[in-house]
Amino acid sequence: MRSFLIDTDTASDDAVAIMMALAAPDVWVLALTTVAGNVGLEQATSNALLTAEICGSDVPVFAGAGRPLIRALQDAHWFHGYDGLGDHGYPAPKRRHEREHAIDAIVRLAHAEPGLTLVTLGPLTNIALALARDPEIAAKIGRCVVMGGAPCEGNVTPAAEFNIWVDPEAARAVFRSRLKIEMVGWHVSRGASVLSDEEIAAIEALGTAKAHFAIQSNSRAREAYHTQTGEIGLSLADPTAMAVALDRTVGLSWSRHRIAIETQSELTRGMTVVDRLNVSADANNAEVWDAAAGEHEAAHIVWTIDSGRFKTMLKAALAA
Ligand SMILES: [Ca+2]
Repeated sequence: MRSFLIDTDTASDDAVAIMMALAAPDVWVLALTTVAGNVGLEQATSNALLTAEICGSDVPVFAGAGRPLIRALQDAHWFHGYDGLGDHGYPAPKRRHEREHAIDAIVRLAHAEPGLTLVTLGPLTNIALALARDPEIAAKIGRCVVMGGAPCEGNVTPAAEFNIWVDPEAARAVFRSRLKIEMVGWHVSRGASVLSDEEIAAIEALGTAKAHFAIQSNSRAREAYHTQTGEIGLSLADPTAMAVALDRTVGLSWSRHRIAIETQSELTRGMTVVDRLNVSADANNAEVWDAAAGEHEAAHIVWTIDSGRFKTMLKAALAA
């Protein structure tokens, strides 16, 4: 069994990603750790617990950071609804979150389960704080699959994707760490990865509680995505990252580059500046880059995914 730790600002697409992980037969989800992002921390934690409940899972849920490192939280209720789940009046979860803080849980589990896969579906605040608490965990974690970034175009500003934009200082700390990062940007959840109206109807026709919840809770996101991009259908960013975490071969084209996170400019705040031509390796540029970006490891970036396989995995997870 592979061990997963999922860090999430649980809104509607996080919920679907969590359902995929909990349904994977070869994956043991050690914990869900929550962070403020799409919604506030309390709501994210409640949504994580409710999602686990719908899956019949008693995975422990740990609450983490209630705001970005140095900025005020700007949530995404305009995209996911005020409750993050499309405002359908879902009941409160029956279970409560654990007493232990998410930061403590991340550090503890990284040591207890060396080689674990960390999947981040929200702002990187908890991960930055855990790395600050104990930098050794970077070497203990086998993979860190990050849903975040926009090497092409962003969804908050033209330069930036939400998870990175909300807490760019945390993202910078994480991308400068020795974590073995695999970045799944927002772009792979677009285009062919968008569920068409027919595909959405086919999922609803599965008739399971999970399928119903997955589609209904994303109703607001479906509308907002259309407003934002003109594309019709349901774009599920976090589930695409989860599909890559569950099966790396879902990512079709990968390359490895240094990535710097912009924190100073308001125009390009949270931009994932990808050294796609590896110009920083050139001695002429190294000094300039290092001064601006800091010395750090390269990350793996997935540029395209197998959208058909992603949808097959999604449907299988919601069918049971
Ligand atoms: Ca998320």
